[in-house]
Amino acid sequence: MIDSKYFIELEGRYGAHNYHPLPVVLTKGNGVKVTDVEGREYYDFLSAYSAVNQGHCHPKIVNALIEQAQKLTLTSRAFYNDKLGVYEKFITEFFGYDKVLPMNSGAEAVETALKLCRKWAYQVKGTPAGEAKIVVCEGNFHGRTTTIVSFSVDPDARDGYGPYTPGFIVIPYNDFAALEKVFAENQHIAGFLVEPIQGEAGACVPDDGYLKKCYDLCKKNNALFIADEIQTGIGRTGRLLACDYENIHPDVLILGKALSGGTYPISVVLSDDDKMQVFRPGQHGSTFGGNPIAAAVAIVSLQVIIDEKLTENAFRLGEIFREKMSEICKKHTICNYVRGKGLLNALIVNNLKDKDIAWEICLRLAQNGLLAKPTHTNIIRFAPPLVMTEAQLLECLDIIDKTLNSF
Ligand code: IF1
Repeated sequence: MIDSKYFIELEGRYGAHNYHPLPVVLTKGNGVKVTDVEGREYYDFLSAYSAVNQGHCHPKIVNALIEQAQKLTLTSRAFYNDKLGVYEKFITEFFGYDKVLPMNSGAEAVETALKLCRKWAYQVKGTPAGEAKIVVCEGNFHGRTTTIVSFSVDPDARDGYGPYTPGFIVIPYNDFAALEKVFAENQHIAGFLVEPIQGEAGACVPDDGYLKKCYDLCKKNNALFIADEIQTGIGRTGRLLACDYENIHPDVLILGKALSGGTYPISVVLSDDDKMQVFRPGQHGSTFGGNPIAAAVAIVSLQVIIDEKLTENAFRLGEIFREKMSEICKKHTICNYVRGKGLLNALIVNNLKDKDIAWEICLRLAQNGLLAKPTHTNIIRFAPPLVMTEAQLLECLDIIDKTLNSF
């Protein structure tokens, strides 16, 4: 019989076991809802880790994908095409930068930003070859390449993948004094790579002013402030960029995920001429980076964010969500507190008797029609598509409340 069990067994038999999904087999997505192979509907409260900000299968984005796919899908960068330059102009003006370097996955864009930062240090700042250091934070998640996991502090992400790439200094997140100390003790700090809100760590929001102080300190020390907004960007936190809350304009901005509304792998690095000019022909690239489909899809995906006022919606619904969730938390001993900004939130639960209570809560949420996933054994991320209505959000809050009542 072709049912959920059948598909789960297929993946178990033929797929690497590098994930542990919830036992839900999806076959359709539309807006804030997804449907499993048995026809059950769910509110999606993960949004594919903030890739589906515009809602599943947004018609305008899907149509842009289909239209371009029937015309020209890929030229490589060996030739020009009539889509890339138009996209580059659109996205650099959209975010206020001179130049963009288009890639595909988030990790590729992070790697690009690291290479940019190092090369800028050697060619522009005058750092001695091989001496550039980049500062990152504990609790970071920037992707899964060997260099990126070299500066992860998560054993699952990092262990067993050595030898590790050198040149990174790890400091506590949300600890400005720690960054000051690093600059005081190290000569060749080239940049500071930071998530404005740490997603994987469970929507960790730093103190007000932390990012601005770090940004100013980088400026003072001629080091690049590199913002990884792959998860927090494109309206998710209630501003176009999470950095907008502190009115800082990162020297290097990294975006991914919702650049395509979840329809296609698209990422970018944005920066200004004095940084981006370090890349000369043949010194970086990617077969699919900036391909015509990505170009067409990204323009429409960003336009949807503006036309449908999704950033404003995320801000308003986020306020409602955290306020109602705080009330719900007071009623349930297993709830500790909720945190986040816009529609990037997380519920911190109390681990009763060390059970993996977050997983159990997510299993029961699924039975009640809402999909969410723990980021850690005691943290559940709540991040619905930004197209959610207030009525749908209130219905989801009822589902969460009802589910917590069952513990
Ligand atoms: C997985 C986490 C989230 C990201 C930030 C770069 C990347 C990501 C801030 C890399 C990707 C995804 C990856 C996915 C699960 C998910 C995730 F749990 F892994 F950490 F969202 F929090 N910077 N995050 O969040 O982008 O190469 O994946 O396109 O690997 O399990 P990517």
